[in-house]
Amino acid sequence: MRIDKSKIQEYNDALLNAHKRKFDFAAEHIPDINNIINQLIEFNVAIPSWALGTGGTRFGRFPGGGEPGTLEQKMEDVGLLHALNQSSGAISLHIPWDIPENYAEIKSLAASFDLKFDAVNSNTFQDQKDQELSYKFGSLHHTNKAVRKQAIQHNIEVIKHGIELGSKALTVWLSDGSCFPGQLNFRKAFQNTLESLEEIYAALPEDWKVFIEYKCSEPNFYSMTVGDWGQSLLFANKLGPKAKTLVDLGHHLPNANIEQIVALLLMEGKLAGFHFNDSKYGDDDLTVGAMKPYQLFLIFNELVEGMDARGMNHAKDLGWMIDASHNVKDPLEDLLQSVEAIMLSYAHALLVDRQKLNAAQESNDVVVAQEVLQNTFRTDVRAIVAEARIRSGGSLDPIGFFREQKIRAQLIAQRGKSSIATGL
Ligand code: PSV
Ligand code: MN
Repeated sequence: MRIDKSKIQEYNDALLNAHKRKFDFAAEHIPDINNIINQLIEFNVAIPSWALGTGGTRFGRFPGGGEPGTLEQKMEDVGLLHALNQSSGAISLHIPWDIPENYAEIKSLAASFDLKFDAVNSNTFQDQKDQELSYKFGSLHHTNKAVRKQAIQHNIEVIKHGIELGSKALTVWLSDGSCFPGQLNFRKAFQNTLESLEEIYAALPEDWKVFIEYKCSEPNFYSMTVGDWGQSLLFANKLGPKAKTLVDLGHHLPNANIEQIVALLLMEGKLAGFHFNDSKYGDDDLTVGAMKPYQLFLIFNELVEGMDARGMNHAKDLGWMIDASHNVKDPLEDLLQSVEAIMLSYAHALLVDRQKLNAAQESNDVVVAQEVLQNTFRTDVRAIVAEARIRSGGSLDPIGFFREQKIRAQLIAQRGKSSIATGL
C-alpha cells in the first residue's frame, strides 16, 4: 500500500499549532537551528529486509498478521516507514532470504518509494535446502576447504546481487566459532577465515567495502571466530582499506564501553557503521533506545566528534542500519520507534557544546564535562526532530498516523492474517 501524502498533510495540520509552540521553545537558544535541522533531514537509517515480520524466540513466535511475504511487499513496508518519517530511505537485503529476481523491476519499485539499497548481507549461518555441504561446524573458518569454498562462492554471489541493485557494501557476519573447549584450533580458525575473506575481498568492485561484523557469543557459546572488535579489526587491517569493522550494539559483553570502541575505530578510519538495537541481557534485539538511551547518546557524541575531526559526512560516510526483532510489537511501529530514538540521539549529539566540553576535558574539569553532556541529554529535542520530519514531508506523529489510519488492519486485509516474512 502507498500512503496518500495529502492524508499526512491533513493529519499534520491538526497538530501544527501545538507543535509550533514546542518547536519555538526548543529552538529559542539554538543559533544554528536550521543547520541542525538540515543535518537531521539528510540523515537516514536503513531498514533490514528481515526485520519487517514478527520476530520470535526458539520457544515460539506470535505473528500479528499482514506480514510482507515477498521482497516487493517488504519494500512496500519500508516505503511506508519512509513516507511517515522521511528517515528510512534504504533497505538492506539478506541473501538468500530475499533474492531479487528481476533487478530492473525491483530497482524501479525502490525508486518509486524513494529507497536506496544499503549493504547486502550474506548468510552462511544456516543450511539452505539443496545446499551441498553443511555449515554445522562453521563456514569461512571450516576445517574442510570445500566448505570454505562454498561459503566464499556464496559471498561472491551476494556481491553480484548487490552490484545489480546499486549497493556499495557487503556485510559478513559469521556464526563460526566453537561450543566446547578443545573443539577448535583458534589460530587455524583465524587463518582459514582470513584466507576466505581475502578471496571475497578480491571480488569486491573498486568502490565497494566489506563490513566485518563481530559478536561475542551465540550461536557458539565458547568462542566466536570474529568475537569482538579486536578480532574484526585484525581481519580488517590485514585485508586492506576496503575492509572495516561493523558494530552491532547487541554484540558486546555486558557493560562494554561501546562509545570508546567507536571513537578508536573512527580514529583508525576502520569504522564501517552500525546495526542499532538495544539490550538488557544479551543480543536481545530490543527497540533502539528502549534500555540505554544515555549510552546511545554517548555513542552519537563520539560519532559526531570523531566524524567531524576526520571531515566525514555524517549521513553518507558510515553505514547506518537497524538490526532488531519485534516479538510482541507491531514490527512497523517498533521500527518507527527505533528510528525516532536514533534521530533524537543524533540531534542531541549535534547540540553538544564542543568548545566547552573540550575546554573541560583539557583542564580536567570532570564536573563541567559531565554537566555539558547531561544538560544536553536532558534537553527535550523531540520537537526539533519532528520539525525536520515535517519539513521533508513526513508525519508529525508517525505512530499516531499509523494507528489513526489503521494501517496494520489495511495490511492484514491485503495480505491475510497468516502471511509469513522470511528471516530468522
Ligand atoms: C547476528 O546476530 C546478526 O546481528 C547479523 O547482523 C545477522 O545478519 C542478523 O543478526 C540476522 O538476524
Ligand atoms: Mn547485526
